[in-house]
Amino acid sequence: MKKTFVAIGVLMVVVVLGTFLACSPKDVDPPQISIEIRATDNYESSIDGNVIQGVVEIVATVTDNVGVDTVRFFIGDSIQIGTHYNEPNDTVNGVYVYEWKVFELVRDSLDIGLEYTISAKAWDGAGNEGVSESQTFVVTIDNQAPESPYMMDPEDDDTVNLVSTMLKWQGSDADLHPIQELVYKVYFGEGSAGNMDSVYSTKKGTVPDTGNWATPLWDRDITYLVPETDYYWKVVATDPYGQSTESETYHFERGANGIPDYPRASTSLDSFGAVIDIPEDGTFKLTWTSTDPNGDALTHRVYFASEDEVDITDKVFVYELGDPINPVIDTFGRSELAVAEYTVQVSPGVQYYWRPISTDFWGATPSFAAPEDNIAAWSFTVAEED
Ligand SMILES: [Ca+2]
Ligand SMILES: [Ca+2]
Ligand SMILES: [Ca+2]
Repeated sequence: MKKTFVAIGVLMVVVVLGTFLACSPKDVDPPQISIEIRATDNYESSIDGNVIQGVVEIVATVTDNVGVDTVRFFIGDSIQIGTHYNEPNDTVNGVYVYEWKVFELVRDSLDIGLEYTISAKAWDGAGNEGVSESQTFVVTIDNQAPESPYMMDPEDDDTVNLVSTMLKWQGSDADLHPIQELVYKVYFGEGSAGNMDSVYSTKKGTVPDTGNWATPLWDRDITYLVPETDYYWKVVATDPYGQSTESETYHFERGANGIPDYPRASTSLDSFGAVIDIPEDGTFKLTWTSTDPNGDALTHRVYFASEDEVDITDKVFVYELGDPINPVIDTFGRSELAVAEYTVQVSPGVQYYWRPISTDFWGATPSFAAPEDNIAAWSFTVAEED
């Protein structure tokens, strides 16, 4: 009897174990996963057949005989997009959703019309992998041409009284998702609107954004604005998709040339009677400041004479002091000083008369031919020797 009980006991253990194993077979069934794409209410989201733009959603529906552990989304064969999911993030519908910002794929014109193949994969707790069918989409964008550049400065038909000016404009583009870089091309010329050349090109990464170009950057021999001359300019804005919009053509004129101001001595030597100490080396540097209302480049003549060389009556006028001495040849080929200083020889106890005269790039100089415009010379005296 004992043996019989042992045999039955062993049998029962085998049956129970076998039943247990039969009720818990290893999970070998992968999750079933399918994807679809749907539009959102985000900016410019649209789906037209397989052509998509803006922000769309990839929706994965997943089932498994035991339970879903992980879901991931992919572009191409292996590039994972977004995070992984352990639970449906659309709890209402029990599905997994990846928000796909396809506009971020469309960064420049080369990206328009590119195809992207997407898929999703799901794993169950036993590591079985389910793969969805792939779907291929063409990413596009609704592109609008840039706005006509807003011309800021100088205003149309303005008169510019300076040797140079800065052209300023502002460009913008209605497409902001993503923000598009604009290329500005500046056209500039003198005389007539038909005489404009492309003088500058720049790329701006943010819009709206201002651009500028300074006329001294003009690539030609004389970059100065010429008095009483008309100038024309316009700006063409081009977005990354090659769509361009031109500004209006603006005009400005450089006004009549203004003559340089009368120079001022840098010391008190622009009055009569100043007395200076005897210089050790017998020389004295005359310095003066000079300005032009238009900012034109200036050259200078300096007139200088000792008391023995001039006929002093009531006043001494520069035109009586003779030609400039020791002229230098300036960069424009004129025999005038390019710097506002000049060194002279002086002797103790002697009074000297001097006066600088400045001339602008266009030859304008303060008049001293007419008596009412005469400029009194300045004077200084070197101290007597002890
Ligand atoms: Ca399974
Ligand atoms: Ca655009
Ligand atoms: Ca001037």
